[in-house]
Amino acid sequence: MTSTKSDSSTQLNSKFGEGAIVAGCLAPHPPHLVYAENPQQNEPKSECGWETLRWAYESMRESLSKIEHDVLVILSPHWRTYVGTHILATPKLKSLSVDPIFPHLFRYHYDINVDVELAKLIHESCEQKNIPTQLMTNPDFRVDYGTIVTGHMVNPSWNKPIVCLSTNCVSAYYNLERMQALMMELGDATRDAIAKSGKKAILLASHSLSHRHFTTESEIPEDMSKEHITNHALYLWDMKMIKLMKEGRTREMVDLIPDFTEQTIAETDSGGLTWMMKAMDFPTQPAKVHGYGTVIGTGNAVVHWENKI
Ligand code: 2X7
Ligand code: FE2
Repeated sequence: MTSTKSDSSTQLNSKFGEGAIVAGCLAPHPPHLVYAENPQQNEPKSECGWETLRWAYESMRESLSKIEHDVLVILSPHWRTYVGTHILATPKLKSLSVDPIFPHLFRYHYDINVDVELAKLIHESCEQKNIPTQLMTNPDFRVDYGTIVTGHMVNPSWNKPIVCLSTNCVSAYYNLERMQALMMELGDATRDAIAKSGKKAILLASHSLSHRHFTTESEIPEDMSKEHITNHALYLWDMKMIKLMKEGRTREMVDLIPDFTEQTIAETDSGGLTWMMKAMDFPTQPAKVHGYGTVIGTGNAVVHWENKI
């Protein structure tokens, strides 16, 4: 697939002192990471575990703390909608999130502030581009664990509002190429809305890389002697993608996403990485890769691209 550069009216850095995307992160959401951190919000308690990834998040938080920003915009593969992209637009959300597969690891009490103003601007921008979209205004809506794990690992104090975008299941209904095309449009719509908002935003693509996981769990979930990639072919794919990130070859990386996703059943089928790279107009500077590690066999990288304004 050939990717197109956005026109000058929608360039990433507005010349008019408007809002901007100041950074983008690949920020995976295995609930194991929150479990291993032992925050007071999470009921289950651990001894330790998945340190390489948790330290990678520590390092990324340190980098992001030096970048002035107002809001975090998250696209999660675990909020799956079947007609278009939904956008959370209720100012406060407070409840208990339980991971359906790992309820023994993740029962998290969340209390989240949403930037409804920006959510509405993204919605408007999508409508202008004829992207199917809807605002989610149910105050009792249960936020998915992907959003919460990524939100917690990037900003455990939750002192910034978030905007959450759903995964529209276009790759399942059509194919990965159609997903790529739609997520490029959503990337443009997100960038335009952020420029209009006057805010500085960090985008978070919440997903793992290769995603073949073990089907059984060790007796002690945090027993790291049992943790490794499921197979070498998946590892090679993950390294190929990370190499392209480190070399600033993000266009090539995005063009590879359909193949990569098919071969590794990656969560990139959600379109998060495609969306973020297009919104950032395909950064060419080397990404900062804070770390790579596996969780129950899946490959996960913690990565950020800074956009110096
Ligand atoms: O959702 C996930 C994931 N993406 C990766 C690993 C383990 C559990 O949940
Ligand atoms: Fe996931």
